[in-house]
Amino acid sequence: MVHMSGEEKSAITALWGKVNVDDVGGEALGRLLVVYPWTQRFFDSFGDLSSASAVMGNPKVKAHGKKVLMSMADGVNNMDNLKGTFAKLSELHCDKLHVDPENFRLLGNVLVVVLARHFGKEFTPTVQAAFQKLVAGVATALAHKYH
Ligand code: HNI
Repeated sequence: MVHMSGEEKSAITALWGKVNVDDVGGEALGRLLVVYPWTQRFFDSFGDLSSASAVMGNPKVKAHGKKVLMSMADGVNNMDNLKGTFAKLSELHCDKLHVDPENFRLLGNVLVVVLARHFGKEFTPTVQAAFQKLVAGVATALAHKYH
């Protein structure tokens, strides 16, 4: 399990307070679907995913990306209890959605790329290190109930 220091936690909460959930969530999910096209199979009810621009402009991708990012915010607010925070969602993704947990790691890394784009120089190596720990912890927590 990941352990976050006080410095890492404050780096995360400081940056997270400036995240635009409308933009960042949709962009992260959209990029996941473009960069790792096999992840599209979970979203066949989302309509046109036929090109990168179709994916990035798809309103269902945007809406679902926002939902995922709001859920990530629960992780930010509960960094000491990621497993408990994501227990129900882990069951859902395993039992109902059958999402391979490797995809949680891919999404976490794509989110880091998107944050780097949005925040530029402010996304220092130290801030990145803190976020990489967070997304790894969230991915582990989401995979925890798999059997
Ligand atoms: Ni995920 C639904 C959170 C990664 C595929 N997902 C959700 C919901 C939340 C959520 C919240 C809505 C649950 C509900 O309706 O009760 N998902 C998260 C989080 C991560 C994540 C926090 C990672 C950080 N999900 C992924 C990944 C995939 C994925 C990587 C597939 C590649 N999720 C789904 C699918 C649904 C879903 C599919 C159902 C979508 C729908 O509404 O039909």
